[in-house]
Amino acid sequence: MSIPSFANLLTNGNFDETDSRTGLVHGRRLDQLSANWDVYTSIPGWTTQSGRGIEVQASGTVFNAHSGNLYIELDSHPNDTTTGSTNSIMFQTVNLGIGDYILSFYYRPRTDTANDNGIQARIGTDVLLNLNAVTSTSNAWTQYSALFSVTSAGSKNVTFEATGIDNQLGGFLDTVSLLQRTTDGTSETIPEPSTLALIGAAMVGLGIKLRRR
Ligand SMILES: [Ca+2]
Ligand SMILES: [Ca+2]
Ligand SMILES: [Ca+2]
Repeated sequence: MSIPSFANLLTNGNFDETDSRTGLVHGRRLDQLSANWDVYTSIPGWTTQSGRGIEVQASGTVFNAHSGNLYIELDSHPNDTTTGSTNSIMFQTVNLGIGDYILSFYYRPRTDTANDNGIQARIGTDVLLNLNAVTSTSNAWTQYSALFSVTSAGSKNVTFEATGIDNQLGGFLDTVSLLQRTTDGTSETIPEPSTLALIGAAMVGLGIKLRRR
């Protein structure tokens, strides 16, 4: 029996897909960030909803990425093109059928200031996770997972929002996955064994179940 493939329902959940689009602060191409950073109106799969944009950092800018070379900070550097708070919101629209899903991602705070590094994760208008750590208590990439149910099929926005003090320094985000949880062993969206362990942990520990209102 072959090992089933990982079925992430998100495009560019690792933030490592690149192309020639240029940043708002330095005009740096996304595919030439090397060990640097810039802020983008959109990146493959993800679009700014409000705020200054999506700040993409390459490994070595502040930390090393959790996956690949790139990660995200949503308390973003200002630029001459966009307006609003540096705390920014980005989203990706996915089409989900009725069922149970797991959203997972890696987060780590940048500063040791209270209420400075917030990241909120939402599906539609439902808040799945609200993180706001400081470096003195959490200074490594940590995975968070949430279980949610879709009772009405259709397109939903997966949204990440920076919260707290608006100062260009915030929480980091990397390696986002959205998996359908299956009870049918023949389903084609069976996650890899490592992911199954994660789902178990999510259901026992951090998982929450949302009821559609
Ligand atoms: Ca990455
Ligand atoms: Ca920033
Ligand atoms: Ca901040």
